[in-house]
Amino acid sequence: MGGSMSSESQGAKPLVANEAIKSQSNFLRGEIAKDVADTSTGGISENSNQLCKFHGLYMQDDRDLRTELKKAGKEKAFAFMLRVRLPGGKATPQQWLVLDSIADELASPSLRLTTRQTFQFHGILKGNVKQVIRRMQSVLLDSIAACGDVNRNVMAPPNPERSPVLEQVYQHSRAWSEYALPKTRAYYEVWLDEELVAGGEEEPMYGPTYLPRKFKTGFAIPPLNDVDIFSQDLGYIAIVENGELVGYNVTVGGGQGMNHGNAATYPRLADVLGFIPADRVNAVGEAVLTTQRDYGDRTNRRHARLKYTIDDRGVEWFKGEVERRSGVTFEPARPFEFTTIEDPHGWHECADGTWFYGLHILSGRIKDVPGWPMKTALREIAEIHTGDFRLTPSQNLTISGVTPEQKPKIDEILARHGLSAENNRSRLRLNALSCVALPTCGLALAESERALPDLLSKFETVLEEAGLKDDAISLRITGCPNGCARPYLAEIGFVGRAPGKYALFLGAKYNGTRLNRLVSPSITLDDGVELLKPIIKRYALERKEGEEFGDFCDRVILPADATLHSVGTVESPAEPVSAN
Ligand code: SRM
Ligand code: SF4
Repeated sequence: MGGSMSSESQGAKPLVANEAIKSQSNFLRGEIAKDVADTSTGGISENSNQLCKFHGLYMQDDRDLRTELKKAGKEKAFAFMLRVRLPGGKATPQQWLVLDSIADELASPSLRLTTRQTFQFHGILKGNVKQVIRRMQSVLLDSIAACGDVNRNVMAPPNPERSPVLEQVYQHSRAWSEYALPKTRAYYEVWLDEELVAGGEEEPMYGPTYLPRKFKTGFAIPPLNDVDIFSQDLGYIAIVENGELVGYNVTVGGGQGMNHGNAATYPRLADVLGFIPADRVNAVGEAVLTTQRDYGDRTNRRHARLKYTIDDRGVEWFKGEVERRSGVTFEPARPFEFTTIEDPHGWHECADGTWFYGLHILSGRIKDVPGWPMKTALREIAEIHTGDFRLTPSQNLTISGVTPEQKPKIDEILARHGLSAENNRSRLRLNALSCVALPTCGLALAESERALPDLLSKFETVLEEAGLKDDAISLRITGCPNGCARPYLAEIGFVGRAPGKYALFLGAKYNGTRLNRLVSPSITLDDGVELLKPIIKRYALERKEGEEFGDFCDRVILPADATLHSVGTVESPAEPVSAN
C-alpha cells in the first residue's frame, strides 16, 4: 500500500496548514532539535509544536499565570506535557519507579493517569525534555505516537485476571500498537542523539503526511466495556467461545469530539463491520487505517476523523474498501453483550493463585497532599511489587500479579497511608471521570478536574436524600466539547462552554452503547445539580425494576422535557481552534 492521498477525496479545497508542516518535516524532524536547543525562550515554534505531538509532547503554558505575566510584559510560563505510550496500560514496578522519579525531579510532582490508560507529565521545562525521554528509554518506555495524526495509545482491558484469553487480547493490542507505529527514526535522533539517517527513509503505512487526524484503537472483552469500545475509531470486540478466543467483531467510526453549536461536528458511536479471525487483526487494522489515510478530509481538521469519512461515504462502501485492501471478508458479527463499564475495586483472587487490587484514583491524579500521600504509598508498593501495574480507561490503577506472600505487605502499605479507604466511596465517585482542563490544557473553556470533587459531593448529598447512595451512576465532566473524558457516553455529562458554564447531557446507556442528549446548553454546575435533583428523586420513585439512570432519563425525562435541545442546535461562543 503506497503512502499517497487520494486526490479525489480532497476535492479542490486547499489542504490545511498541518499537511504542509507534515510533508515538509522530513518525517517528523522539522526544526524541533533547533527549537529545543534555543535557550532564548521557554517555548518552541508553532510548526515544531505540531510536529512534537507525534513525539508525544505538547507545548503548554500555565493558564493561571497568563494574565499576571502579560501585565508584567513577560513571556508565558511555557512548559511541556509528555504522554507515555503504554499499550493496554501495562507498566512494570521498575518503570513505575522511574516515572515517579521523573515527576519529582523533572516535571510537576504528580503522575496523571489518562482516560486512554497511560501516564502524562505536566510542567516539564524545555531544557529537561531530553532528560525525561532518556530516563524513560532506560526502562524501555517511549512517547512515540502518543499524540499526533497517527494510531495512538492502543487500549485493552486492564482487568488483570491473568486468564489466557485476557493475555491473548493484550498481546494482540500490543502487536497492533507496534505494527502501526511510525517507522521514522526522528524520535531517536531528536531526543536520544541517535545518528542522523542519511535519507531513503520511508513510512510504508502512513506515507509522508501520515493520517489526516488522530486515530484511536481499543480492544474490549464482553461483558466489560471498560474501554468504551464504541468511542474508538477502530475497535476489536473479543469473541470468546467455549473459553477460547476465536476472533473479533470489528468496529469503526467512533469518536467523541464536537464543537458547541456546530451541527457538522458530533460524537458518534462506532458501527460493527463484522467478525474476523484473531490472526487478521493487523491486516484489517492496516486496511482501516490506510482507507482513512487516503479518503479522510485533509482540508478541514474539524471534519477529518474517520467518523466523518464513514458518514460521508457510507459504511458499506467503507467495509468494501477494507475487505479489498485486507483480503479479509467479514463474516456476520457474532453475538456479544456488554453489561458494564465499571472497574473492579479492592482485592480479587485470580485463577493462577495471584491477587490483584483495584484502586480508585479520582481523575487519575497521583500526588502527595498533606494527610493523603498517594504517590509515596504507590512508590513504596512499586519498591516491593513483583507483578505489574495496569492503568484502566477510567483513570484508575490495578496492582496485579500479587503473590499471596506479598498481599499482606501491600495491604499494610495501603492501610498505613489511608489508601484502602479510597475504594469506600460512593459508586458515583468511583465511576466519575474528568479531563485535565485548567490550568494546563490550552483548549479548556471551563474547569473540569478541579471542579469534580465539589460537584461529586453535591450529587452525593442529592443521591443520599433520594435513598440512592449506593447507586452506580456515571458522571463525566470535561472543560470543553472535545470530549477527553468521553462525556457523551455518561449518564450525566457536563461539557464546558465558558468559565463556570457547561452544557448538560443526560441519558446515555450505562454500558456505553448509547450516547446522551443535550438537556441544557449552558448551565452552572450548581444549577445543574438543582436541575437534576427532582429528576433523581423521580428516578428513585418511578424507575422500573433494575432500570438504570440513563435509561430512565432516556425513557421518561428526555422526550417530555420542553427545554430539550439536540446536539448542535445551540449558538456557541468563540472557541479556541485546535490544530492538534
Ligand atoms: Fe484529549 C486534545 C487531554 C483523551 C478528544 N486532549 C487534548 C489536549 C492534548 C489539548 C490540546 O490539544 O492542546 C489535552 C491535554 C490536556 C492536558 O493538559 O493534559 C487532552 N485527552 C486528554 C487526556 C489527558 C484527558 C484525561 O484527563 O485523561 C486524555 C489522554 C488520552 C491518552 O492517553 O492518549 C485524552 N481526548 C481523549 C479522548 C478519550 C479517548 O480517546 O478515549 C477523546 C475523545 C475521543 C475522540 O478522540 O473522539 C479526546 N482531545 C480530544 C480532542 C477532540 C478530537 C476530535 O475529534 O474532535 C482534542 C482536540 C483536538 O484534537 O483538536 C483533544
Ligand atoms: Fe482540554 Fe477539552 Fe480535552 Fe478537557 S476535553 S482536556 S478541556 S481538550
